[in-house]
Amino acid sequence: MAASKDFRLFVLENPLLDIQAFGNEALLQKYGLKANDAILAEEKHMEIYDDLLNNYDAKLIAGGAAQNTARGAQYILPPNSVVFVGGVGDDKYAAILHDAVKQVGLRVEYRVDPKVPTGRCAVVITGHNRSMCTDLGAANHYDLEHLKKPEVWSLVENAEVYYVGGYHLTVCPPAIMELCKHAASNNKVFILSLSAPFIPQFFKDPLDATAPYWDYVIGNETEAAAFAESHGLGTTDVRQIARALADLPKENTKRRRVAVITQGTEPTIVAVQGESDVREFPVHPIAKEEINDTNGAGDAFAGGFTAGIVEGRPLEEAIHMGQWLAKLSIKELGPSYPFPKQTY
Ligand code: 26A
Repeated sequence: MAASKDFRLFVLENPLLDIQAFGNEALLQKYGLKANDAILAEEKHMEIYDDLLNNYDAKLIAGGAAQNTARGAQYILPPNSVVFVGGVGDDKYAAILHDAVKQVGLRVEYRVDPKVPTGRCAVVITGHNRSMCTDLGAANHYDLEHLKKPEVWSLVENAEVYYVGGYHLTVCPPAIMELCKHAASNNKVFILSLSAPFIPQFFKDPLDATAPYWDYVIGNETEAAAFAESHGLGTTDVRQIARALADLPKENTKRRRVAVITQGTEPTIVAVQGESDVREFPVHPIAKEEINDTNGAGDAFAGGFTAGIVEGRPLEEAIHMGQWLAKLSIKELGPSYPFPKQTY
């Protein structure tokens, strides 16, 4: 493959170390957590990380939603296809992240903060639910200065597809806007994940600033519902919300926006800007006994889908690739992919 075709996918978000354990109702109550949610940690949550490690046999697993997606896309794509940026500390948690990205050949260009520890995400699994509580740490210190460093910005200029996790809207909207504008003015592809209900709820303004730049917007049914509510769409119907997302005003009119909403085991909903038809794609069935946990399934879907977009595959095939990778990830512990590698 020609050198200029390396690193066609550029991904930005928060690299985190997941501290994941099987928990119970009492644990959720102790920290005031909902069974299925993703939140930013407050003072009252800070003990949960040690609690999980000391009392719940927690595992340390590479996480960070878009970093999981980047690992997933690189799992499918040819070597040297994906680069990920975000902020980490200089500690043993960052070393675990380095090992995990090396395993799939994902290139990372971390902003290393010597004073702040790598971010952690407590993941409490109860049944098929997962509750996540994130202490962003060094990930919260990512800045525009890092993105604009010549060695990083040259990767931005070289890339053809950008994937940003909406979670990064809590960290550095100016960096996201730089990628948005670069993509639109060069007719490149910009993909945004809604990430979690609290993003459209509490980060509405920075989210809305990115909306005109979305070529693809990916979310699940609860994120879609949160978007509809905070934007007064007056509907809870996922198909109608997908339609509304696809039809929002768009900066680069050379590409029609596509909205993709996953719904767990229910079909994936896809709306294309200006097309009256909203399409549904059933997920790949998975036997109950094959399910390990669903933490990271949505990230894996986005990874497979984005790999398809990078390869220029038809929309329905990209969806299929997303569902294929989600299924592989559900069989693993946490947001991981099987080795030896399976090929799509
Ligand atoms: C800013 N927040 C809250 C977050 C996250 C996050 N990744 C980035 N920023 N909160 C949870 N995650 C990640 O989501 C993955 C599962 O989808 C977790 O690290 C987990 O790997």
